Amino acid sequence: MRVILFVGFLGSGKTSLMLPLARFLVERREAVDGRMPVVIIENEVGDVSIDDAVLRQEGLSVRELFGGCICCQLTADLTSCINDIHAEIDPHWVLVEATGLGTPQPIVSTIDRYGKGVERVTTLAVIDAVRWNELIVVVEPLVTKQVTGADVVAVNKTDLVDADTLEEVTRGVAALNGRAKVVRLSAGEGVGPEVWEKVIGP
Ligand SMILES: Nc1nc2c(ncn2[C@@H]2O[C@H](COP(=O)(O)OP(=O)(O)OP(=O)(O)O)[C@@H](O)[C@H]2O)c(=O)[nH]1
Ligand SMILES: [Mg+2]
Repeated sequence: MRVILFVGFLGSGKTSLMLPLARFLVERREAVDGRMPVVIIENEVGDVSIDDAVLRQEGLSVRELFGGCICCQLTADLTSCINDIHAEIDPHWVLVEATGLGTPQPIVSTIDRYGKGVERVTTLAVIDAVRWNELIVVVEPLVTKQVTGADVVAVNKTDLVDADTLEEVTRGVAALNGRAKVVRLSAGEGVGPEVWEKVIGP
């Protein structure tokens, strides 16, 4: 199983990006071997509803871990959730949405240390391009941890900002994490397959 961990401040667009990525992964699977391709773990109730019964018809399943944050109180629940998914379904992909206040490093350590059947964890930090300048000041330690812990940074909501702002956000992200791949996209306008390929990597 490969895990993609979505982090990003409240309302940045994690859920809005996760469903299209899940659908892309379902369609892309090379070998149809009967395994469910994608399981989603949601760490809180968001604006965008994710209905397990509806998604099952598309080859997706959703597990929910509510009542705390998977980077602090719920690390044991996350471990058992991943291990159950491995034992019961063993999908190709597990997409995990952290809460808006979650930081990646403790979650990745938990999965690396205790997650059974996990080949690799890729951390995707979702940035709201509209609010970057505000959030990097107001919640600087959190946003910094989310960006520095990311393998890929998705600068989202490009439909709502001008080119100069987008440049500024991209520079700000690169200054914090020069190692991460940075993609600019809009969940609102839709994300093309070439961008998703870049996000998931080889
Ligand atoms: N215009 C526009 N709106 C977007 C885009 N991406 C997300 N939104 C909107 O932003 C709001 C928050 O999106 P979500 O996907 O729920 O964000 P989230 O990061 O999952 O939020 P939490 O789980 O609550 O932290 C929703 O109203 C989305 O419709 C985008 O690219 N463009
Ligand atoms: Mg969400």
